Amino acid sequence: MKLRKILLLFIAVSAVFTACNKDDEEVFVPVPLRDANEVYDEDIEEIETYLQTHFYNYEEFEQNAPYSLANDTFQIVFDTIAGNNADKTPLMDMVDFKIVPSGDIDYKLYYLSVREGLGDVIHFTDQATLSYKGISVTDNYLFDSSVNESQLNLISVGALAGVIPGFREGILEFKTSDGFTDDFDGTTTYHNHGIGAVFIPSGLAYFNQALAGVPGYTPLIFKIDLYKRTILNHDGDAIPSYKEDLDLDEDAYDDDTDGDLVPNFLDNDDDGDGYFTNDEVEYGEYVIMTGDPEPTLAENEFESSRDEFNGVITIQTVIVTDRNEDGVPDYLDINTIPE
Ligand SMILES: [Ca+2]
Ligand SMILES: [Ca+2]
Ligand SMILES: [Ca+2]
Ligand SMILES: [Ca+2]
Repeated sequence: MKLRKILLLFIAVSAVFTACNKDDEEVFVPVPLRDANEVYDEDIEEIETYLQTHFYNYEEFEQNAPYSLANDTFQIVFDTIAGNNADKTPLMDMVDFKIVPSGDIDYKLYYLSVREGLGDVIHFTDQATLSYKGISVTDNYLFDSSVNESQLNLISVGALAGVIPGFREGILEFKTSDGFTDDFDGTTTYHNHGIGAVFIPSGLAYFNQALAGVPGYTPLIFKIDLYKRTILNHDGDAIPSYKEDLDLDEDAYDDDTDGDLVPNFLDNDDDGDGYFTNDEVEYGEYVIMTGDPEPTLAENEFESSRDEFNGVITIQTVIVTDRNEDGVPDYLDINTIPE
């Protein structure tokens, strides 16, 4: 009885609030929380209908030489298959998909890979330099876009927000550029970078949350040009964040070797033996000249940084040691402390 009174009061207050603001552009409209499975069924149907009824300007992309200068500035444009374009190949025949589990739903995430890219793979804990356009599947409304290029963290850490899961999973399908040209007007032309788009059910986007011009429960499309990656190392220890996802499930928060409730990627003493991870690995350095063959690293060694100056390349490495040879690296092995 009491609950109902409160609810009625809330509705009354909302009505007054709405009435007072009817001249304003944005009106407060509470969106009731809906069943995620039901929403997903609707979203995937809407996305698949879009993919069957739309095409992209593939005729403007040089398919015979995907990694050409002309394609470096290619912009994806979607249009309806109708009229003069009635003979175009639907997106559905050109997309791939991956399964992204979230909650109790295995989401089908379609993505269009116009070209994958020739640079580096990007990790789920990295920062991406990219340009993007976010549009609504329902009406092609452009609700978000980068100005030239943006830097986005792919995962959220504390108050630093990452990107929505569907966008992240899309970005991970592409590789970075392998070079760039400075255009001397504040912009850069990247070469041979990944170009594509991802079609995201609202459960992997903003779900019930409305955006300016986009109601809640709207599936979204993000067009992606992936240019660069920055490998993040959130805790500043010798191990970059993506290597601290020990079970390789693309969740950095569920790896906590010492069980101190601080996940390894935020913990600078991962095994909790009182010795910093930095002091439980070894380090290497290689100096080569530009154009020299790359050094061959040991199996337990990885590059941590690279500097190039006056034709001299200095490569720093980290060597992950396992002194008791039990298969557990020293920095994760509570039984091994530094000598
Ligand atoms: Ca993990
Ligand atoms: Ca760590
Ligand atoms: Ca330690
Ligand atoms: Ca060990």
